[in-house]
Amino acid sequence: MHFHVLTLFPEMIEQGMNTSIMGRAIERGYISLKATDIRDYAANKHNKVDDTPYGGGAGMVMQAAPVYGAYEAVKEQIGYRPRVIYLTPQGSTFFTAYGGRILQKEQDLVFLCGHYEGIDERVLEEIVTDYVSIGDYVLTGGELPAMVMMDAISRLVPGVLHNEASAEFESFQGNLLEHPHYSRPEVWHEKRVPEVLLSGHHANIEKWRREQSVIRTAERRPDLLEKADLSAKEKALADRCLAEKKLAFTQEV
Ligand code: 6GU
Repeated sequence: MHFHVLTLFPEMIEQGMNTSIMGRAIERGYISLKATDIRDYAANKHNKVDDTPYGGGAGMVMQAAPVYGAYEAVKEQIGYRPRVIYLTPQGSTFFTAYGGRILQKEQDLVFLCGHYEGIDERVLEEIVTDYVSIGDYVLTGGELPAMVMMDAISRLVPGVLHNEASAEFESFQGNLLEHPHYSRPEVWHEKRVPEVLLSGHHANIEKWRREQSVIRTAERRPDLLEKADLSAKEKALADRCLAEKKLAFTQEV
C-alpha cells in the first residue's frame, strides 16, 4: 500500500510515522508514505494557501487551487485517479473492516488533510471519493486522523506485525475484546498471575482466555456482543456479566 498525504504540515506526518512499527514497515517496504506539502502548489509569491470565506464569518478557508495542484501532482506520479479520503468530522466513522477493504482494493491511497475552517467546497467535489471521520470530537486538522487510519490499515498488511494476524479484518478479534496479559514476576504488589497461565495446560489456557474475552466485552463493550459469535455457554456467561451491571470502567466525568 502506497500512502500519499496532502497536507500543510508534512513534517508532522513524516515524524509521526517514522517511529516504531510504522517506521519499520516503511523501512522494510511493506508500505510507503509520501507527504506532499500543499503550500508548494500555491501560485503566489507568498505561498498563501488560505483566504477569508465568501459570505463572511470567522476563520479562513483553504483555497481550491493549491489543493488541486497537490492532488494532480500525486495523480500524475501514479498515473491514475486514486481514491481520495478527506478527513473531516463530517465524514462516516472509520472502522477496521473499511480499512481492510481499502487495503484489498487499492494500490495507492490519498489522504487530504484540512485545516482552518475547511477547504473550498469546489475542489472537494472534484477530487474527494470518501469523507471519513475518526470519531465524535473535533480536532484542529486532519493529520492525526490520517495517521490513525494509516496505522490501522498498515497493521493489516501481512508481515507488518510479527504474528500473521492479518487474515481477520472483517471485525476486530471476532467482535470480542482481548483477554488480559501477564508477564514476570509471578507476584507483583501481592497480586498473583492467574494460576492457569502457569499450568502449561494449553487447552485450559485457551479456554480461560476465551472466557476472559467474553467477560471483558460484556463489562466494557456490551454493544459489541450482538455481533460476536458466541456459543450457548458463552452467551450465558455474557448474560450473567451483564446482569451484574459492573459496567463502569471509566470514572465519572
Ligand atoms: Cl477526520 N478531522 C477533524 N478535524 N476532526 C476530527 C476528525 C477528522 N475525526 C474526528 N474529529
